[in-house]
Amino acid sequence: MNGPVRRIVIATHNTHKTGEFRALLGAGWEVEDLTMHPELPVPVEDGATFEENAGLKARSAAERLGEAVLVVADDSGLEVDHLAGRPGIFSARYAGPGAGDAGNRDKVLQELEGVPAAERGARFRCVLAVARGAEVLACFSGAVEGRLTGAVAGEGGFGYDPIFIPEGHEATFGELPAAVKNGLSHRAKALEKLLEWLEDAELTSPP
Ligand code: ITT
Repeated sequence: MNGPVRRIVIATHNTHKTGEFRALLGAGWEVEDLTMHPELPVPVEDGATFEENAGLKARSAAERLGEAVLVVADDSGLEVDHLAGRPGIFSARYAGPGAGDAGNRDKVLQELEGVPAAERGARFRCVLAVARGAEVLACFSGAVEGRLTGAVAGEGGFGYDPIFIPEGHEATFGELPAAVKNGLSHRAKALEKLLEWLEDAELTSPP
């Protein structure tokens, strides 16, 4: 890509998310995350929605990084139809603190035990909040529909990827190549909207 490299800080400690943003944004962007800014406090995610949590994560980082830095926060999760939308905003810690991705997946699979394939619908949702200074400038969302398997399959991706089959495919995000996930994911869709908006707003920051 031509033109100057642009800098963006993803307000996340989840390096899997960072890796996906790097792949999605490509070589024209210098991507940092909060593991590279250990001096910043970790905000309490006490919002009631993905939007609120994305906004508070973005604001918390942006107000400390200053006006020159473009900050994007990602709040995302899995919504399971049979579970009335759970785990939703609680996806990262669904099986309790310290349970990790495997514990969270096992809990969802257990709750769906005996539920037929036709009733295993689910979606990943992602909300991105973009901020600069103390101000959240905009939010964008994306979702990918699919269904849950009966058992873990594949080792790619992170979180609930090995139990989620996206619509139009017969394999999980854990089995499919990363490029396939990045071509249709909730995160990719939200980011595409954000980038369109940025282009209009001309809000990119220098490296
Ligand atoms: P940060 O708050 O530091 O960004 P986090 O992982 O705690 O990291 P969230 O609160 O947004 O972030 O929780 C997102 C959880 O939702 C994540 O830990 C996974 O369990 C799940 N999730 C989100 N996107 C996913 C994806 O693309 N594939 C698999 N699971 C995903």
